[in-house]
Amino acid sequence: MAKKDQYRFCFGPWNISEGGDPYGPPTRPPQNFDWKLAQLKKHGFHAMMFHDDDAVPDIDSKSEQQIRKEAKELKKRLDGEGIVAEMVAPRLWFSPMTIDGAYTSNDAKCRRYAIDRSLRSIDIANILDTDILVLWLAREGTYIREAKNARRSVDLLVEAFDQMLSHDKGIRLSIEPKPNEPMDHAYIPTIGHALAIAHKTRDPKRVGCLIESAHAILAGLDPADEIDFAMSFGKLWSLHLNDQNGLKYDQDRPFGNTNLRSAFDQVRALERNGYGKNGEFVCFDVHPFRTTKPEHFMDHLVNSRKTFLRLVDKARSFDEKKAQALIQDRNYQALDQMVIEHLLGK
Ligand code: GLO
Ligand code: MG
Repeated sequence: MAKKDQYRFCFGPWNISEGGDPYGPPTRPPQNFDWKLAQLKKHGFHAMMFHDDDAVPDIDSKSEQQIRKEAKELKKRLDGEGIVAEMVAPRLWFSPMTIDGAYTSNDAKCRRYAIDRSLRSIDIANILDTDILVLWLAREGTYIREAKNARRSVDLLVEAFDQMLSHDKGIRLSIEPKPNEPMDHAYIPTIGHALAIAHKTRDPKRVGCLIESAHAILAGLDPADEIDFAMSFGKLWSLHLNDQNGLKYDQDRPFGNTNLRSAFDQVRALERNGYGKNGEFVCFDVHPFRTTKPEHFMDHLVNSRKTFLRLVDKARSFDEKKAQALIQDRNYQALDQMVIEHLLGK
């Protein structure tokens, strides 16, 4: 079991967000990368997650050589601050080339763009010294089902993953499933889908997953069960803890904010599987509420970590012997109340 103080924490620059939504403008001033990095350090986080264009802004307008040069400069800065890069993720959902999807676009030129950009992301990952490429397959799906051939889309995804795996012998692909948003239906909605498609690639052992609590909830699944499932395959290489209030837009609420019991179960699952033992980080993919004032810009991240650590204590002080006796007696009513009272505390 990972020791409590062995958990290492992480977030991405996009998690210090300005509060804009489809119905209104930002509510907080944008902060530059330097400020975000300084906050990450000041608040004792260990690593940062990077989209490719967080690492190299305006990446599409830059040559391969320029991309490498800027990635090297970033690496130097991170080293100087004692911060590591947890992962790199190609941001394949902003460009006009990905309007109709990236790897599964119906346009061959757009598919080529998506793969090339992913290969550049792998180069950046190498320079930043992380072997994890996160693939949130944002636009791989449809708004209307007849627009794409789902069987062909599976083949196209495998083809794209294979090119990434051949580009670099050390890179590991960590697929972040999400069932919907922005798409009506996504092609890789759950961890089961991610691990199944891994087996169609040229090197299944280098294709694993990332679980985001909110995405599992949106798929109608229990995030703790998703964690146990992925970890039984040794495939949980990254984690986006957060919370979600039912089947709505993706909310990215602070961890434990909506369903404390589910958060407790997620922490128990991480503990029993030894998450972190192989260097994995606990990342929070959370956003400030729109109403948050600039002076409280970091609270959603700091609070998520605080809740996580409190729940580690709760998981470790849970009376397993007593719980087992109740399980033997099939007294789940008492077990249920035991969990509630444990969470409520004295
Ligand atoms: C959105 C995703 C997104 C990804 C990030 C890394 O729903 O959770 O935040 O995690 O872009 O690829
Ligand atoms: Mg995420």
